[in-house]
Amino acid sequence: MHQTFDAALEINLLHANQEGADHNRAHFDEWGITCLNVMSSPGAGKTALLERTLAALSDECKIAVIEGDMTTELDADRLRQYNVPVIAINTGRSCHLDSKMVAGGIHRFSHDYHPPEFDLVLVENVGNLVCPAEFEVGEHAKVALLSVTEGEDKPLKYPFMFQEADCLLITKMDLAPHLEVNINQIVENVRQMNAHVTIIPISAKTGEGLEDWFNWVRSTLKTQAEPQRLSAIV
Ligand SMILES: Nc1nc2c(ncn2[C@@H]2O[C@H](COP(=O)(O)OP(=O)(O)OP(=O)(O)O)[C@@H](O)[C@H]2O)c(=O)[nH]1
Ligand SMILES: [Mg+2]
Ligand SMILES: [Zn+2]
Ligand SMILES: [Zn+2]
Repeated sequence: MHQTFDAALEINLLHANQEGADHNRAHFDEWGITCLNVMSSPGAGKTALLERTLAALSDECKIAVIEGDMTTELDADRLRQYNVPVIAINTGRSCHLDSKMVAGGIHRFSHDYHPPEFDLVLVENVGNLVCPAEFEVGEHAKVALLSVTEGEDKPLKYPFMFQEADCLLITKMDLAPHLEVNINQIVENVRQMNAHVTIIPISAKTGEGLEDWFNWVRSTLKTQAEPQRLSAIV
C-alpha cells in the first residue's frame, strides 16, 4: 500500500505522476490510439467485461490490453486467449497502476508491435475503489465498475472514483433479482457525485447492456467524432 505522510509529499507524488500520464497520452495521441482506464473494487467484473469486449470488438478495431495486477498473470492469461497483445504489469506492493508503470508497458508494447496499427488500449487497473482514480496513467477516459453486490452506498463512501468516471457500469445485473438491492438508489447516489457520467447497467453473464457499452467504446475511438463529454474533459 502507498502511504501518505504529508500533503506536500502527496502533491509532489501526484504531480510527477501527472507528468508521466501526459507523456503516455502523447504516445497514444501520436499513434491514434484511444486509451480507457478500467477500474473497480476487486472482483466487480473488469476481466469478465474485457473478455466480452475483446470477443465482440476485436474484429472491427485493433485492441491491446495493459493488465495491472499486484501479482500473477491470471487475468492476463485469460485475455491472451482472445489473440490480442496483453502486456502484464505486476505492481508488487502497490495497490494501483501509476503512469511510470504504464510507461514501461507502453514502451514494451511499442517495441514488440507497431502501435499505429492499433485503435484501442484497454487498461485493467488493480482492483481497488480508492487510489486508481487518483493516479492517471495517460487514459482518454475512465471507466468505473460497481457490481450490484457491493451496496448502494459505495458512490457516497468512495466519491472520487465516481466523480472521476466518464462511464459507470453497474455490473452483475443478472444477480439483482436475488439480492435486496435498489438499482435506482445506486443510480441516484452516482448522480449525486457526478451528474454527467454515462451509466450503463450490464451483465457479462447474460449480455444485458453490453451493446450499449460497445457503442460507448466505439464513440471514444479517434476515428469517430469526438464525443462531447470527452472534449469537455481534455
Ligand atoms: N453473475 C455474474 N458474475 C460475474 C459477472 N461478471 C463477473 N462475474 C464473476 O465475478 C467474479 C470476478 O470477476 P472478474 O472479472 O475476475 O473481476 P475483476 O474485477 O477482474 O477482479 P480483479 O481483477 O481480481 O479485481 C468471477 O467469478 C466472475 O465470473 C456477471 O455479469 N454476472
Ligand atoms: Mg481482473
Ligand atoms: Zn494505491
Ligand atoms: Zn515514451
